[in-house]
Amino acid sequence: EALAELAEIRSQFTRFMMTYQFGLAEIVTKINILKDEFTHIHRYSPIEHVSSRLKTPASILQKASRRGIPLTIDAIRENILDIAGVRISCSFISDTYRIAEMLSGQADVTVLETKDYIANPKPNGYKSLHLLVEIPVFLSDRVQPVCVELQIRTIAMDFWAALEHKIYYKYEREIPEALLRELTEAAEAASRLDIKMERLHDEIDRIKSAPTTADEVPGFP
Ligand code: 0O2
Repeated sequence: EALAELAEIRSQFTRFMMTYQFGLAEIVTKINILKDEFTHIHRYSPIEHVSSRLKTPASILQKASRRGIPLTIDAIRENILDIAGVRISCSFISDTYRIAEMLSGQADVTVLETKDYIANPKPNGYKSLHLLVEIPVFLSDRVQPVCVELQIRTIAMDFWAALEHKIYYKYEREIPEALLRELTEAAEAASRLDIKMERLHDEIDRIKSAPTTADEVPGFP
């Protein structure tokens, strides 16, 4: 009997995880559509790279017990909101907001929360635009709303975050003071690079759209 109960729990949990897999697939498809369409129409895409991940069952259970969340499917669904995660890297800061707006404006996407760590970086220098969204997944017998965490950032922000994440885990969340200072300096350098690149990009856009030959300049003899 206990074995049958265990098999039932396992089957329910697998079904639960599948809904996140489907939600992730829906969001990734939406992003890829934007990317391909942008490339086709404008010969440029604000999206450089997309990656997605599902939290492993072990790390879901770990997070739930760390936070004192009851180990039931309903409690986990309500409290652990980053089971499905998508990361989008963009070339420029303005592109991150542009992508966020395009996705938020879609009829089946509900934005539950926005955290703008680009405008308000974390004390260590972490920058990224976080959107918690919910989308409906159409199953055989019901419609299941699914939460997906979107992290939208520039390539420079992503470069920094990946390294910081590695160091953070290497030092088991206790980064030595000197290293922390250097990391914050690196975040500032990345931020300066982002601003400079965006300025250059705007400048090139202006040059491209300006008249190029003498006879196109109004008033030129
Ligand atoms: P992992 O290993 O990437 O999954 P919560 O999501 O509830 O745990 P909070 O503060 O509500 O926490 O969420 P927040 O601030 O939106 O951050 C969630 C995720 O953003 C993190 O997930 C990281 O992926 C990323 N993040 C936030 N702050 C930092 C930071 O200082 N450095 C780096 N590299 N990433 C950061 P996890 O689950 O913590 O980590």
